[in-house]
Amino acid sequence: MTKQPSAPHGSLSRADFGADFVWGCSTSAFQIEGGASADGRVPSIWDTFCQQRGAIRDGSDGSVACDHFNRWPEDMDLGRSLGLNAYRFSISWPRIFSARGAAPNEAGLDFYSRLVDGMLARGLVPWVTLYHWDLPQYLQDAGGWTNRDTVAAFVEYVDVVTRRLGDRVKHWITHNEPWCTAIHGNLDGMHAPGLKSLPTALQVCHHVLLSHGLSVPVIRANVPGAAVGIALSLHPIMAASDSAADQQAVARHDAFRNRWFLDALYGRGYPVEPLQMMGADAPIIAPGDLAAIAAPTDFLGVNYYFPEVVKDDANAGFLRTSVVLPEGRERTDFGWEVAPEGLTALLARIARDYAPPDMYVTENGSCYDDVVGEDGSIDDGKRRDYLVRHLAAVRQARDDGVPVKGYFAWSLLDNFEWSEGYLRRFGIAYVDFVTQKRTLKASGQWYRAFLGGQA
Ligand code: IFM
Repeated sequence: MTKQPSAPHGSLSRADFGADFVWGCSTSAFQIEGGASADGRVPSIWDTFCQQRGAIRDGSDGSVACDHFNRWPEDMDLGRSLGLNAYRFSISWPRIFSARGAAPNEAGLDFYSRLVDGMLARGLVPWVTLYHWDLPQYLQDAGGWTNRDTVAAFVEYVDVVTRRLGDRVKHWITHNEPWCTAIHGNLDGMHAPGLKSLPTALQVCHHVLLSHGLSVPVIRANVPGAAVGIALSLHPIMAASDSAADQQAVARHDAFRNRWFLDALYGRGYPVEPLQMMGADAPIIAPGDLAAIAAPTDFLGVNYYFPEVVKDDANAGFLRTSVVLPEGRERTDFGWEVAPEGLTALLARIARDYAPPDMYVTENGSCYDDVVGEDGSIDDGKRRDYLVRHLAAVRQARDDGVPVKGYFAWSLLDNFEWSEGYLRRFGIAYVDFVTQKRTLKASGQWYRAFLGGQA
């Protein structure tokens, strides 16, 4: 018999969010699929990066991950049993095109077609992310996102995928967290391809946004009734002190962390101050690029984890700001500050400054070091509380009139957490990476009870 969740729902109920609210979980291809060379999939930059000594903290890779490639029916059953009405996942580009100019890989497309059918059969509305960081390695070999041809390759890939799945998939997210693609991948080297070059990172950032903008009309043309958006990692930015220097640091940091993306996507071009501070490292922007990036979208995906506290730092990067970790703040086991009120404030700020038609929290979740009890249960009370408090924060935003229409928990399953390998767990279901057994944690049991799912 399943143990009942110990936390009450408090004053929170599913009905508070309205009947049309989208309730989901998010995942991404490389983090869960495995099946690294199944059905003609070719290596991505992450397969290559995982081979570099020291790149992944536990020396692991994504070749098996959660074996979702084979176990997806079980995972979709789990989604249905939770009472979700949506599921967000990403498509692995290296499953769809094995080389530049090659014909699309039918076996790769078939996999996602079956997956989508499996979702629909279980009452889960598919939300597809087209790029969640797994660039085909052959494109990286030709310069990756610094090469403008990668933008063209992305648009062709989007065209093929949306033609194939667009009869059943109506919700499309072009990119997940372009800031991470650009900065972790190309400036701090924490992510694939592991480069450390400011001009490279900034050119990547621009081309990723351009590929978003150029894909929007393609998706609309191929998918009648499509809802198209992008998922950004956004953060409230606070000052480390009351000093004027730190207050100005907040403005500079915000101008790249948040406004660089939002201003461009909502038709204002790139903010002037960071562009000036980039100097000769600024990206090459061709005529028409900014207009393309500003293609109107239907929704904004907000990935929220934590606020950032910054100080003025003359020696730190082109922005001259550095992130500090003040003492005494509640943090997850990953060190990320727990600040649900930051989510309410962030959603309100975006609505006020950019007025997207709809917003969805496309990722939100927490990383704690789970302990498996003697009876096999995982009593992750802190993750459950994180979830409850962040849902209350979303409800508050809705009560304040912010058009937030859905929430996707990160993540359905423990998975490959990038450079941390399998050391960091974000799932509401525990994955034993030896047996591949999935066990719903207390947080997942709470979500299921809250949503009215069936054990
Ligand atoms: O696991 C990642 C995900 O791929 C992108 N957003 C943040 C998550 C937690 O780090």
